[in-house]
Amino acid sequence: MAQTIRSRIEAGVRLLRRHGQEHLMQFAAQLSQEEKLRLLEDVKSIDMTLVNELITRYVHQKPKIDIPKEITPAPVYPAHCPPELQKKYQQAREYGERLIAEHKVAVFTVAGGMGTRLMFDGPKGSLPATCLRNKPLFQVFAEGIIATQRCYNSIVPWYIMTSPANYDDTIIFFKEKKYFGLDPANIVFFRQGMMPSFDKNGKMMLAERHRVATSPDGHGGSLRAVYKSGALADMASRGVEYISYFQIDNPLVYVADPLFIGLHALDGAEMSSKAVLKCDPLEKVGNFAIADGRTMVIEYSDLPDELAHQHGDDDSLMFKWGSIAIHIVSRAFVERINSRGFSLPWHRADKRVPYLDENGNRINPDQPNAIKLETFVFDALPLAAKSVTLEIERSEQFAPIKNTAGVDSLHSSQQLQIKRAARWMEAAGIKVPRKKDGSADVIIEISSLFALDADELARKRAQLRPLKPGDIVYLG
Ligand code: UD2
Repeated sequence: MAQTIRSRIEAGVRLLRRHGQEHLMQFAAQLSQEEKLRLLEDVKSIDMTLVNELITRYVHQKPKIDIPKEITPAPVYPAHCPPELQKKYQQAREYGERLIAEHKVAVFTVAGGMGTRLMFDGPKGSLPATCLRNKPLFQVFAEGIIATQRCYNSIVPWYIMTSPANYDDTIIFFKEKKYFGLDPANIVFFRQGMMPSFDKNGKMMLAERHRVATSPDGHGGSLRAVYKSGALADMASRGVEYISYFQIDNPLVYVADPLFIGLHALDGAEMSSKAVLKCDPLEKVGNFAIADGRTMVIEYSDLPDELAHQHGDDDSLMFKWGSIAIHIVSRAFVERINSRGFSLPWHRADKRVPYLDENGNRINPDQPNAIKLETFVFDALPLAAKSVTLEIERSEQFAPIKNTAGVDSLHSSQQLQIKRAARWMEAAGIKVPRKKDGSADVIIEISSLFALDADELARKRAQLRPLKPGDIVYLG
């Protein structure tokens, strides 16, 4: 055994030496058997051909993202249905409802993030997110799924992608919470891919004497991980055809929106997106555009300032539609791109990555010292033969929790959750007491188990009581 491990280490060193990365094995002689095996596993999982290409293209140089020369604004289905589209929207909604009822829709949440920006310890989905019951994000979505299943007498399986680092914690959390009332047989967890971190000279780094420093390969990796993990085959075996994809950070998301699903399916789209009107030209969301007849998203950091500020004939921003990372993806599309082999462009981020120096001391840098590479899911849009973009009202479906304070924080998200609940109450005919500044003078939390949307709340008008200033109301 010892002999085999020694020869495997020697083979590993030879392989790494060929690529100028043999320093990864520099502490091998000091490791226990178990640690040696762990290190060998890390090294084996690295695709050296890919890594070499990435080092040349993205580490040794800071690649400029090539924006196609001819880009035009993307057309969208408007949030407020114009008269000429009323029939289409109605048809789409009904079709979407039928697809859900026929068990053809699954929910897919990318939950690989560690909540580092939030300084939250644990998987981001376990973050308490609602204003009264402090329900974690996972519970908010679980209740949306339960309500959808009840509404359409259906099963909506839930696929959750975690990072390897938060996989166990996520599963433990679900077990502890009894899967929030969902049948565990209909929840599938899988791990996303990882990518080594590089120092500025293109050397991979060690996180520990026996561990290569790696980080999640971006949510773009979800399209490969869902295939490689067997989750896509699981969807096929259940008859799922459409995947409702969203990020872990947005408690206002509609987990399975019949209108969106229906428009995507009726138009024969392969990958579709929801869009919001950007609130300023440089807002930190991707920008929808059309190039070579295909829909694409240009990340905010890649859209040149002059294009971001350019105005169209109607005086509104030319690139006014922002991506909020909500998609419908056809299962067949994910299958097709994987079976043919596909690659998404890599995006470079210069980050602080703790590492071991040549003496084995752990260094916690205070400046970016490393390059991380990620792919983005929206970069798959141009691979789709057809794509639909649906405008949504931001205040209705988007209140992400990303930062500790200010914009996109827990506080701002909860304010938006209360605002939406108050709007739904008013639409149901309940007068909402307001403060001088116009904000609601009540705190209301509405679980999806009570109402999935404003229409359902209105149908439950008889169960709603009048509101007094200062009231605290939970509807669950
Ligand atoms: C993302 C979009 C941005 C806009 C915004 C809306 C990118 C690059 N930008 O910005 O255009 O749509 O969201 O909220 O996506 N995740 C993984 N694995 C990874 C990386 C991320 O699962 O390797 C998940 C993560 O858990 C989170 C989501 O992807 O749910 C978003 O990732 P982010 O926080 O890095 O993206 P952000 O907020 O900068």
